[in-house]
Amino acid sequence: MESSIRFSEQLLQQFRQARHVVVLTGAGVSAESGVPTFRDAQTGLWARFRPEELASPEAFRRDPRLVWEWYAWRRDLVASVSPNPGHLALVELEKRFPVFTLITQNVDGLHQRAGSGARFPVIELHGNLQRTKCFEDGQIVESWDENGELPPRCPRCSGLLRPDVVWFGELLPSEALDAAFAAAGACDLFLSVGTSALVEPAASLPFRALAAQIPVVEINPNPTPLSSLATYVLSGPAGELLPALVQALWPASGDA
Ligand code: BV8
Repeated sequence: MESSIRFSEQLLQQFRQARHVVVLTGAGVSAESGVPTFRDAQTGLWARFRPEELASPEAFRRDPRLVWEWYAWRRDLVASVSPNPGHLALVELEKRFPVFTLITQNVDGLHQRAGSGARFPVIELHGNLQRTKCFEDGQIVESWDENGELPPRCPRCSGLLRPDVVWFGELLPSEALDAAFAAAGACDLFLSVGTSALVEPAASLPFRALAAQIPVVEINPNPTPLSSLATYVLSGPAGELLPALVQALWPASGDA
């Protein structure tokens, strides 16, 4: 299906000449799959909480059952949705460049479900809610006794179990963060897709690219703190703009 969206020849040339492309994604890339972003009012049951009030070790210590149940609700929600055309367009981009680095702030695992990571591992800056770890020793736990107690307890040390995600006030996995900044400073083109560009240190990644005179493309229906500094700003939903970009670059790619 021919897209009516037009991109500047200058931007398309940037992609055609790029050897290494980096894409940073945020919750906006999953929005069209039906996963609420952090900025949207949390839907229904969770409307009365702000994510920052739930996604922190303090919140977990204060009410472990509430935090565990929020993540269980998100796991169930993610399990019930599918990757959207924006995720699939990123899978196509991964096939098309000699080097491609996908860095995500999302913990929903939808990039991997779409097929991203086949050639280059997806860098998960903030973990993945499909993995569970012990709150005491941080070790991943694959299975545990479901005895009705929530959160469940670690089979090794009986500590409380928690999702393997990075909470506010927690350090990001150093290997992932180092790889992300290295890619941002060494690539030919940096895309920031579906993120409010507010949460550090992820929000500094596009500025790492700009500091190295690397062109930055922002894809977001709304303005962000990055918009005034980005080389190109494509205002619209990722689920439409990313497939249109693939179509414009490789017309024969069909319904990518
Ligand atoms: C740390 C995992 C060191 C959990 C997340 C003051 C100043 C600066 C920094 C700080 C500060 N005070 C504290 C800090 C540090 C803090 C921070 O940055 N706070 C912010 C709020 C100011 N950062 C941290 O704590 C980090 N750790 O710094 O460690 C340290 C150690 C000890 C003590 C001190 C410091 C850890 C941050 C990671 C937190 N975990 N997620 C979970 O998911 O439950 S963050 C979470 O929110 C996301 O992962 C993401 O990173 C972040 C923001 O979400 P976005 O992805 O951007 O989504 P958002 O909803 O915000 O925006 C959606 C966007 O999509 C919008 O722009 C919208 O327009 C757009 N959109 C909507 N629809 C579409 C779309 N775009 C495209 N298409 C569409 N269809």
